[in-house]
Amino acid sequence: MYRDTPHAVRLKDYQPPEFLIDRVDLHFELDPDRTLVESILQLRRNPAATRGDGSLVLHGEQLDLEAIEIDGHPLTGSEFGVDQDSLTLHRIPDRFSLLTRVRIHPSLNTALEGLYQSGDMLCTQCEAEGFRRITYFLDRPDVMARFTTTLVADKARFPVLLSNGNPIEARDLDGGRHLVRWEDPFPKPSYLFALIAGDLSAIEDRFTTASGREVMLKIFVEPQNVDKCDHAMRSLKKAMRWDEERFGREYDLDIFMIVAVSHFNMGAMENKGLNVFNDKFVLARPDTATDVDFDGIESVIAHEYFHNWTGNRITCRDWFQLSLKEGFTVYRDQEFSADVGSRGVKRISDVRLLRAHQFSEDAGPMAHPVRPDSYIEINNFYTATVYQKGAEVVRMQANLLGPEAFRRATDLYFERHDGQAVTTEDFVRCMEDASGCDLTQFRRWYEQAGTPELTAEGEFDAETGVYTLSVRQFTPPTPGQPEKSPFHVPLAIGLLGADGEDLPLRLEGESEVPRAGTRVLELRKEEERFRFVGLSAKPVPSLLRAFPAPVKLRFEQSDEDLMFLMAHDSDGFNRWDAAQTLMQRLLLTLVRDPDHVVPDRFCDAFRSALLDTAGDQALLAEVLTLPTEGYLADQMDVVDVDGIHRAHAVLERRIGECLRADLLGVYRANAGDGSPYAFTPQAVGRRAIRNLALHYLMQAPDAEILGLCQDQFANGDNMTDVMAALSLLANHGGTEGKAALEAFYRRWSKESLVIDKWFAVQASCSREDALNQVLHLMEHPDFSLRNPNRVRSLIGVFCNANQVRFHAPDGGGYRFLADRVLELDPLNPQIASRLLKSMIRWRRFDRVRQSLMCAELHRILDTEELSKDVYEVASKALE
Ligand code: 0A1
Ligand code: ZN
Repeated sequence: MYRDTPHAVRLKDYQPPEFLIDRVDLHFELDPDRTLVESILQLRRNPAATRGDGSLVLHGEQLDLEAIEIDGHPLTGSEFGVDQDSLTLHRIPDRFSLLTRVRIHPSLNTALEGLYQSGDMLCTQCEAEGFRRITYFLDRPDVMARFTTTLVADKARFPVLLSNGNPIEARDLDGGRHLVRWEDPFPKPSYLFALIAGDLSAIEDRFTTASGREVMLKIFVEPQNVDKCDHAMRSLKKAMRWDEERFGREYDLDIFMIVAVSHFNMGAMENKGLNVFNDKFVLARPDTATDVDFDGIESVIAHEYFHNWTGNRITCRDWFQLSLKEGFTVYRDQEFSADVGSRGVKRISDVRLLRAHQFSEDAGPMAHPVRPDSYIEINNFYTATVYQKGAEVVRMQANLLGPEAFRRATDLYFERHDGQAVTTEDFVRCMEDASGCDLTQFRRWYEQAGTPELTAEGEFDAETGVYTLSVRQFTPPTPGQPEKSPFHVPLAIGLLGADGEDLPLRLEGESEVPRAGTRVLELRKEEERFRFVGLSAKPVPSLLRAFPAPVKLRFEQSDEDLMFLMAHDSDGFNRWDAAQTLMQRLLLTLVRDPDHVVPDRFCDAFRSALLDTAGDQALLAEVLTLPTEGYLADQMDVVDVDGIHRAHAVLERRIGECLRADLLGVYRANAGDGSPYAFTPQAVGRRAIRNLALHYLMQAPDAEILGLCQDQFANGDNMTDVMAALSLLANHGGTEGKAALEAFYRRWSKESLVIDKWFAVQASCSREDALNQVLHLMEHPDFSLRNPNRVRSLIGVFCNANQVRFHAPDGGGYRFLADRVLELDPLNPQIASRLLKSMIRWRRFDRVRQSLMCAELHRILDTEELSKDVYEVASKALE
């Protein structure tokens, strides 16, 4: 907690560590109230560092120091100094062994950083800077050491004791205690350290690597959850095989472990050989988890596993390089999901996410480059920019190099940098060295914040048969970066002929006629012109196919052309995007003019897409889903919260009414054949389109529709269908909604992750009394501010997914959020600051809302002893 203004850490101040740590021997006497940590570090001066003043500063926070020795000699008071966040050793030799003994208090640790208690177990979270809450250390990622960890605990209470690497010793001790020792042969930074102690059950499996090594796989959970691990284990084995095939990466230890914990600030953590997961991303049974949950588990399991190479074997030099591991690993998990599922649908959902979160981050007061150049609190920089835009930056390089050269480049990266802590610059250099491509200009994607805006114009000259496409780029200013240089932007485009087929794209001056299809152009200057020759009629352009770069596009295209693309584009992504643009146009017209009548041709286009059963149903469900209220808000200079909500409701109701018979037909045709739940792209697609049909039908339900929805709620054999129906009934309200919520709670009161859904569905309900309902739910015996999943499902969902009620013009939502932030900050600053981010784009709203939000931000900033996390967000929001 800070009284003084916290200072910023800057990339330009990076200095290599003065000392290196070769070996770490840790000994834990585990107890939730008072854990003893003895650490022996083998330190030596770093030959690559400049010499300082002869002292050494180690990180350490909230540690009670009990003993300290150098090379076996206890230190006297003048030989060291301790303050709030460090231990300074004066006059030290060039090579020495340091012993420290400290006490820590896991049961009091509500921040969930370092060693903490979750339910009956003890667990750790050390990224980014949590290890310093366990022992004194050089807690920075460029100090990589070999760890041995000895765990001692009461055997009845903590029969399972886990840490990184391989187990090398296990024995019983007196007094009912036992000891387990782990050794990790791979040097690693402290942020990848982990330990777990608990009464856990495990499911086990085996995996034989491509080179024939046998690996034991174990997933540890609380005993009541062992029947919910099969999907996670299947996902893990798929991910391991895929990484061998696609990236040539094998697993490297004899054992790989996953542990599910119920108190966790993020999704999961890639600790070497011992991944710790938010249980939301492990536990699934068809009756407790939705398709979205199954999908999330598959990709998060893969993400953490992939970190073993992109993050662990090769790690980050400093936290400014976070995207080196996160952007690359997200790219890898996206590609994995695309390969094992439906590529088109995956691309759409990734772009949806990028546009919803990253574009809005880039347009707000905390906009930062993929490689930030300063931070106050690093935990505030686990952002959509570092993760999602970082993945797009890797994707662009993969596309510019092509698959063979990209594979050569990643092979080179793994070989050149194995065992090192490196930078994004090292990554890009491998891309260049393996391919011969010049990525000098491309590097700006790491350095400049903001979303480039492309403006395209097309012109057809019927006499010469030339279609000229002019593209201009402009990137708006962001904090600290008033002016931008042009980016190197790959543009994948196609031209459609009157029959809807792709035309060959021949640029002026080319003699060969290329094959018809997509062509990647490269935009480097502020403005460029591309002239396509040999065309007999005006083509319909399909720009930015499969979304080749994280940019916004402005291109005047008629509704007719968009409908044509929606029906014919060979690129599934652009069929979806054309539909989104059409719907967005119509919705924004409805916002401006509430009397506007939804044209029949819109309903006709919607109907013909709905009834086209030839394609992928999951893709169809995406095409027919309206842009969210939040996304529409991002398209307006001044957000009209109520107008957007009204327009959205009007259009959904209109679709439900004018397509009633067709929607009912689709609903009935996709009832399934009675076979048990399967998580296959086909089955997921079928449920998606069926539940979307029910969604539109329920916007103005008669008794028949309501009956269908109630029946699906009561008799659905999987959580996807039950949850879809519950959400519709809750929004419908009345006795039906109330009864459904009560029944759901009674049925699932013992399943914490299902109860999170129960809280979330009520928090997202757009009924007028939503805030009161949320306040009431905060008093519910199952609500706790100490469980991040619960906080996110009630408070997070209300503030982020219930735009119309959160932004109520009386400011009640803002006051509610600020109160929760101040209440949470002393307990868990990471969660408090992430919640606060829902209010930082206050400048986009009308005067009244602006001043209400601004007042709440000031109230927060005026509070004494704010965490660095919340201070940084509140102060940047007001800058
Ligand atoms: N490296 C993890 C994410 C993570 C980051 C920070 C955490 O605590 C502050 C926890 C997890 C990942 O990318 O999955
Ligand atoms: Zn990650």
